[in-house]
Amino acid sequence: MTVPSRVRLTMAQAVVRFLSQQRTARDGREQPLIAGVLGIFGHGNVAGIGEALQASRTSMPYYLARNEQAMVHTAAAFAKMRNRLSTLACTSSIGPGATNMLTGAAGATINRVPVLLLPGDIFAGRRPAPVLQQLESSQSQDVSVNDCFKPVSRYWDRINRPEQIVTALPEAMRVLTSPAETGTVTLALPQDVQAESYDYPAALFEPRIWTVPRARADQDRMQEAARLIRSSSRPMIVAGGGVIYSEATDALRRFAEATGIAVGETQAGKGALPEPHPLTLGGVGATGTRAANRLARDADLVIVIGSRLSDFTTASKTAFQHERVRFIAINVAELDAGKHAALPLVGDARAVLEELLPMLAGYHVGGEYEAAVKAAVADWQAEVERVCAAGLPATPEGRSGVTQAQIIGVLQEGLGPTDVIVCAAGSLPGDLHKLWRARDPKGYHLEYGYSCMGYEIAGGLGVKMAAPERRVCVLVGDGSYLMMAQEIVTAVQERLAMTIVLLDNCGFASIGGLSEAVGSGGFGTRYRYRNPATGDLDGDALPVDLAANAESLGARVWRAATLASVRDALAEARTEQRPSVIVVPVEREARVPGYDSWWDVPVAEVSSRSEVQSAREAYEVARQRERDFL
Ligand SMILES: Cc1ncc(C[n+]2csc(CCOP(=O)(O)OP(=O)(O)O)c2C)c(N)n1
Ligand SMILES: [Mg+2]
Repeated sequence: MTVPSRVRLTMAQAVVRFLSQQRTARDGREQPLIAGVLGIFGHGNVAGIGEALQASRTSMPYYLARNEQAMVHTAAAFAKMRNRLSTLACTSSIGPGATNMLTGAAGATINRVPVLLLPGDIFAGRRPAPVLQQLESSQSQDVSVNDCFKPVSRYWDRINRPEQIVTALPEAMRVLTSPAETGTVTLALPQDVQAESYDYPAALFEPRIWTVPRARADQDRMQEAARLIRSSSRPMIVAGGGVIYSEATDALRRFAEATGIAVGETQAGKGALPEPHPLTLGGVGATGTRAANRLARDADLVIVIGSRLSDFTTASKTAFQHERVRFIAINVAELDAGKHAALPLVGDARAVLEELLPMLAGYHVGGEYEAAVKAAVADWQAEVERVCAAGLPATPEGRSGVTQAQIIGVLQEGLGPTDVIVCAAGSLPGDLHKLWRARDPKGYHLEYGYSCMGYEIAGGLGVKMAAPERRVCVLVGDGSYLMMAQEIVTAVQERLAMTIVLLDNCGFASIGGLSEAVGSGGFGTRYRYRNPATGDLDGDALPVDLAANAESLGARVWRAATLASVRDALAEARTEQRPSVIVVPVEREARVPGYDSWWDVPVAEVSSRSEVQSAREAYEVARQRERDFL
């Protein structure tokens, strides 16, 4: 009997060495599963993972981030840009460094993108307990702040003995590379165990390729789907992020062209059928286009591909009003495939579309439907042009007159088809979902599962790291910028260029507008001095200089108050080798309208304010359109 060879390493060294050997493969194309490690060191990881990363820095690059939450956003954006086939790991210290990652962890899991988190943890040996930053529990010593990661992780483990990684690491990789299960994977690494050595089996460090499968759906269900499509008269496709992750965009185009079925897109799915295309209806749902929302309203069959069907996509279950509407859902995850009582086609978007199309030979939508789609698309194009052209008159009190929609129009002209726009929270995502024409499947990067303020710049960094050949343009509101701008410094450090367009409307246009809609008049959403006369935040503008702030972080900065100066800055920023920030004051109240849609935000049932009372009345009427799909 031969004795398997062993290698003596610390647990941390073994983790890093193992990660450097993992690759993914799909359609015969390979890439590293873990392309690098982002981190911030503290006493909980500097001697373990820190030492291991230093030793392995040629095989596993290390990037120093500025905030742990941000580094998880960076990793998630990287993974999203790489269609979930490659990601970055994140190492943190124990305590606050670890819990700072919670928000990013939730975001990645909700968006179904893989990230690997390696928070340090308190001593497994417990001898010096309680250590600095330790959460103590009177019930159990088997609890640390890292237990908070359990609900937001798809796989969670704590490595209390060095040999546990021999089974934990392969399981972690399985989840990261599973199209149905992927999300945040957390391996909590106690500080003492990281530094402990063990004779690991050498086989653990052999190169491994994780094949990402293209699962095929059940044949009986496929037949049933073909029957449903053939008997529909007003079908519609809702394309989600799964279409893009599966690289099914060509298959979708062939499917749509052969059948004549028009395509609405979710936030994650925008670009699934790149524009211009006569069957692209644009965004669907609460922030959808008039074209998509009218088609959705009357659809008798909705073919959902790779979507979670969130309330934004379904307009809180009011988007589909046909009395007998049915759903077919193509999805790798059973959870999603079964939503809305859909006929579930559990499988990979591309594989299923390719198999379904021949089963529909000879089928095509009718002439009336075609004419309706054509008219809706033309009507919508005209509306986009109208909205993007409409400015407001500038006033002597310093109003810029520039609207957010105009800036979107300028960016649409100024950016190339394969440039990537990145956004996450505020009023921009909705406006972009309506107005942006995505000309490339990877050109529209919206984090709208968690819509996390602060994702934008950190995410832009991840996109740039994943696709250095592309120009990255981050769109960010002043609120989001103030929450998390510090990764500009990381971009400076790594000499990564990106153009950040910062739209300053002195607070929250989005939630301010929502507050107006629920009868609260924008209460508490303005970045203005507290006014002694009213006691509210409706005093003078604050003396905050966001441009100076960005400049101080090392970015090249333009203050652009007119459309012409935004155009010029955009052109100049194209050749910059470092992060660029174009600060544009925009009108808070110049909002892009909603188009035949709604979002369920419950209004106070009792209130002394008459505005709230009437908003409640309108809410109760609107809610009646909400449907159960059983
Ligand atoms: C981390 C986080 N906190 C709070 C929210 C709720 N929220 C959504 S949009 C928004 C305001 C965003 O302000 P800004 O970035 O200036 O964009 P604007 O609304 O002005 O377009 C808030 C507070 C959120 N999405 N994320
Ligand atoms: Mg704002």
